[in-house]
Amino acid sequence: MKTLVVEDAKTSLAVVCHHLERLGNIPVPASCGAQAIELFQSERPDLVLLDVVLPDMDGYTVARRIRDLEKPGEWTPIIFLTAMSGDADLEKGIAAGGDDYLQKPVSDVVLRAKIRAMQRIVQMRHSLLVLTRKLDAANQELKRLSAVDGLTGVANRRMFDEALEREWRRSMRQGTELAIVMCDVDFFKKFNDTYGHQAGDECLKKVASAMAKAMERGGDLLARYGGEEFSIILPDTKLGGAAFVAERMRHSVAQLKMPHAGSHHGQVTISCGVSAFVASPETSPEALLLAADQALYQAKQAGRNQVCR
Ligand code: GH3
Ligand code: MG
Ligand code: MG
Ligand code: MG
Ligand code: MG
Repeated sequence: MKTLVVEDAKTSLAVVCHHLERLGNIPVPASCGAQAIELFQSERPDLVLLDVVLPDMDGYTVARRIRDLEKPGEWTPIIFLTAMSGDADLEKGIAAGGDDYLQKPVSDVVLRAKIRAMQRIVQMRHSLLVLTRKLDAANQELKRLSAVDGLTGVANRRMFDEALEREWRRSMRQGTELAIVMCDVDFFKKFNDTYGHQAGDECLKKVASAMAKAMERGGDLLARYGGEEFSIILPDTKLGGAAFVAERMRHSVAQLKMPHAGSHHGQVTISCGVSAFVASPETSPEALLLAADQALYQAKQAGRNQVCR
């Protein structure tokens, strides 16, 4: 523990420093306010013992400067050591940011006890900070988990719904087109029936990552819409552009060449439906989704493994 000792009387300074050394402390002596503030910044002590009457400024001013220098969340205990014993002096010291107020001459027994008390508070503060940091991390993880699909790692339905509302409002404000792609794995029930549910899960993971790879714009959002359905939100994108992205995704999944005996394509494929609207009060995000869904139905009817708009 490093202790900054601020005292202009040479003998007092030497005595307190000697006490501290005997207590296993490292004293950092200062004989005026300016030096104290300088040493506080360069030495970053764990504790400050502060005289009130100093040649250049009073100890209250030094305490206030120290509190100003501390970053948010930092706290260094300050104990005033002074001959000024009135209640008003004590009150002033605490108001200036001091934590305790001891009268000189101070015995090494009292000094030891007071230092121990401050150390205890420092420890508690430290534990609290560690706990707060852990809580923050846990909160962030919770937030992440509430937005991500557990199986595939892409956004979940909840995040999709939020993003769609947000992008709908943006499209309304800016008059730009908002596009949606709805994708559905072809004959997936048969895939599960043939290879088992676990293989089905693995298949969904690979399909999701193949789709994610086919995305280029940072603003686009891929989500698991449900079961074996995925949806993509493409802000500021026209129908043709969205169909182009969908085609790249379809191709990317087909390129996996995952065997699927139950499909007439012989491998895992997806079908996609695309829609794009400029948001307006006459229509709705639900209508945009419905249009993509209808296009997806067409893609299924037309033989699957294709994109319809
Ligand atoms: P279509 O080509 O018309 O889309 O046929 P399909 O068999 O894919 O369509 P259907 O909607 O009848 O079946 C979807 C299947 O997807 C049924 C369901 O068991 C399966 N499924 C949904 N979610 C999961 C999942 O998380 N894991 C696995 N393994 N299967 C899932
Ligand atoms: Mg003095
Ligand atoms: Mg389906
Ligand atoms: Mg279906
Ligand atoms: Mg399907």
